[in-house]
Amino acid sequence: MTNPDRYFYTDHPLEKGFLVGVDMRSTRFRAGTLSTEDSLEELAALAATADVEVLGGAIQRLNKPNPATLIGSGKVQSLKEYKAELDIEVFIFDDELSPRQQRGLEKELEVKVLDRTALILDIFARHARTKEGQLQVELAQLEYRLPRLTRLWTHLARQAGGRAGGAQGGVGVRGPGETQLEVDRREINRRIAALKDNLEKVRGHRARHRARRKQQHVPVIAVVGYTNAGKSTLLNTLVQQAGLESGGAPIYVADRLFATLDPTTRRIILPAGREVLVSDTVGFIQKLPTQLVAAFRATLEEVTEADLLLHVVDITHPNAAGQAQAVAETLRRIEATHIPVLTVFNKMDVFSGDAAEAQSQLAAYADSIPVSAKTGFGLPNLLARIEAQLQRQMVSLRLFLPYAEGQLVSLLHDEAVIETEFHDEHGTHLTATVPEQLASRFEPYLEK
Ligand SMILES: Nc1nc2c(ncn2[C@@H]2O[C@H](COP(=O)(O)OP(=O)(O)OP(=O)(O)O)[C@@H](O)[C@H]2O)c(=O)[nH]1
Ligand SMILES: [Mg+2]
Repeated sequence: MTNPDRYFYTDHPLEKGFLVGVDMRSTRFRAGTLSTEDSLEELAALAATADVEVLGGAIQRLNKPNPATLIGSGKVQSLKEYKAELDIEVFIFDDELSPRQQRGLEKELEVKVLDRTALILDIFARHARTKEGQLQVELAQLEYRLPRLTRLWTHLARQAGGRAGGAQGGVGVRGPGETQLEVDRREINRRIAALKDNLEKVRGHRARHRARRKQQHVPVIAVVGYTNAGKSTLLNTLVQQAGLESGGAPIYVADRLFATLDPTTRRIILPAGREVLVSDTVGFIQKLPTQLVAAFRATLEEVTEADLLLHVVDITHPNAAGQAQAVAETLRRIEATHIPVLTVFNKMDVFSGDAAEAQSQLAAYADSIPVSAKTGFGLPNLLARIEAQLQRQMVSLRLFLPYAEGQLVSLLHDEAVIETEFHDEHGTHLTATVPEQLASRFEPYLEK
């Protein structure tokens, strides 16, 4: 398959990789919302995005994880055989490995061993374009590496051993290695503190920006969804169909995971003329690493501070239900469950059935909106639904505004739906539906 986007990575030669999944019999040790097979398939897509040529994969059923190597020793032996046979350069585990397990496996297999988290961090590091994205990825990577630093120590120790008197030079080797480890650890901690400082500034900046937007009473809609669901495509098409003329450059779209990391916001006009902001941002995935969720706080606040979420589901994906569930779980993790959600079934142009079949496939989302971000199908309906939803998020008020408050009356004419209005000698009596976030401004003028 030729992929026009691959020119990005021509300087990264493909590494030969082998995937390993474990099927835990007990739910206590299970993570994620997909079956082990589907999760491994997703891992293969992640590996391909990171320029790994996947030559095979294996699944082991386990009662409980082996603390030393996660998988059992028999399975480790068979991985060794695959390695020799296929020239494997990297083993990628679908589940998070403890520092000890990673070390144990690398020692046994004598080759690089990664887990899903490290792979995702690697992809994020490659795709981060803005300063904010890069800071966040670096923070996540360092947080991930810090407890794994002893690995570095074994490498250093081996080097020192080579120089300073052979393999059994225990004491002499341990000394410098440990000192080095302490230095590394201190340095990493310093860097982490500096990154956190910088990111606090980014957060402050974003918060001030949002506060300004709030003052202008423009509702913010965040597009969320599983990676590759079509979020960026949807925003681009919305801008084409309903955007302001100065829409800005189209957002990068690609058939690969985590194409978008950094938030982009665009203005669009709803059918009745109201202006809203729509922002597209990083996609979610099952087993999303905790380090990433924590480090991406500044970016994710664009989601948690939104007035409405559009949850984009790729309805053609065989795991659409598991993916939607993973998104719901992530929204819980980032504490965004208080925000109303409209679910959008995307890629209807290549879905085999009609809207009713899509609905029956994901019955939990009975109220979803079928669209094709690619062809524009269903977007007028989506815009109408967004408008109705925002309308619902408005409050009904009965007001009396003295003539001196002419400004507030114009604000109502701009932002509210006015049901009745009449004037007397002192001012204006109105009943109006007002955006919730504006209601407090009118509190002094509520009519009993
Ligand atoms: N057939 C079809 N393909 C679509 C549609 N929407 C998006 N795609 C394709 O799906 C792939 C992913 O689209 P993106 O818009 O980059 O998806 P995303 O959700 O922004 O993905 P990330 O940023 O990587 O999380 C691209 O190849 C798009 O062309 C659609 O309505 N129909
Ligand atoms: Mg995107």
